[in-house]
Amino acid sequence: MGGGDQAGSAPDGQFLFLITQLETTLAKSKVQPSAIHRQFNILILATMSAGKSSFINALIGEELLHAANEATTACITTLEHNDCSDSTSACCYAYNGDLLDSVANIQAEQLKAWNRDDRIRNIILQGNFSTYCQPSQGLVLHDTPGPNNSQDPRHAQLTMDAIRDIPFDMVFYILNATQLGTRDDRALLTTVKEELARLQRPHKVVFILNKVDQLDCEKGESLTKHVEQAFSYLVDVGYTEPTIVPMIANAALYARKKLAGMPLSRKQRIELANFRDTYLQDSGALLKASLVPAIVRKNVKKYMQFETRNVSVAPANQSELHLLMAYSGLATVVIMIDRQRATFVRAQSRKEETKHQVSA
Ligand SMILES: Nc1nc2c(ncn2[C@@H]2O[C@H](COP(=O)(O)OP(=O)(O)OP(=O)(O)O)[C@@H](O)[C@H]2O)c(=O)[nH]1
Ligand SMILES: [Mg+2]
Repeated sequence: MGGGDQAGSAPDGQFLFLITQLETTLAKSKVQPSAIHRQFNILILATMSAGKSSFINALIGEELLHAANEATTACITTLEHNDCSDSTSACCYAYNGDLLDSVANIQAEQLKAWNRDDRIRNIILQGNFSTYCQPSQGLVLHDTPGPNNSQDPRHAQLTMDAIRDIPFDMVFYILNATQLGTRDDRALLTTVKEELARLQRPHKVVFILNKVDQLDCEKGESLTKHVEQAFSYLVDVGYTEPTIVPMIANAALYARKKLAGMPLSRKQRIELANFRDTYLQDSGALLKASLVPAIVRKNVKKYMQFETRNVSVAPANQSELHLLMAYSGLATVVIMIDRQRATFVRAQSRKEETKHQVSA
């Protein structure tokens, strides 16, 4: 279900069947349906240009949020999935909470313009986003500005507001593999750690080690070594046994765009071809280096094996694109979300059951 595809269409239906069995699992454990449909909030955090917006674009399979090598996101941007939407609508709000504008069918250019408008504090998008997550209904993704923008101190305040005000159930903290351990990153990680320590509700933090395509193996920058470095760094900041997923968000996005028949720019075609050259040879490299629960690794492998077998049946390039998407780290991310949501739904369901018993 790349952008433009519909959920359940043939090739991606297989993807869902193989790697996301949340609904079946939940049906078996007889959870309250109301618990399944509650919102599941995911907060994306990182310093400037680590790839927060690119990560969300990869997850939704379209280039909706502006991503560039400069301070780009200036507003807290919330994407609410709605199965029933037939287009993506958007509203933007001022710092005093006033609605400033609304658009029925939002385009990337408009979002880019809103991010340049100093009056706008936050943007809310609603649409039928093509995440691979099951269920998608209730999924809410929150993009934030990089807080270390020296040109605009409001970005740091907005990120703090997001951490404090958004009732997130899960955090993806994006580490930039090419700038691991900068002073700004350590400061943000420390702040996040302190804020999380105050939280009363359960939550899960997953670290994405993004841009690993930029490591130069020939100069000894090995992926495994980088993940080990990230692990030691996070432990040093105070995170216990951090979950780390190496990723190439851009490759995931380009593979998904191509799968959905969307045009790629020349640069994107070249980057996708480079990624293909490297990772079709060394297919499990990112997964092997990931620090994730064994069950997650097993499910991603299962999916990769399925698609590898499928190459001879389906049009080769399509299976290959599915494989590239899995090699990029995206399949691991989707499974992590589904697993965390299942845990969340079970906990909600137990809470609701107890409430019913008490009131009965
Ligand atoms: N090589 C490479 N570049 C990437 C990857 N992911 C993102 N980028 C690039 O990194 C730059 C910054 O990405 P963004 O998604 O805008 O980063 P951000 O964290 O949202 O940045 P701000 O909103 O400014 O804080 C863009 O030029 C992306 O194309 C990746 O996996 N590999
Ligand atoms: Mg951004």
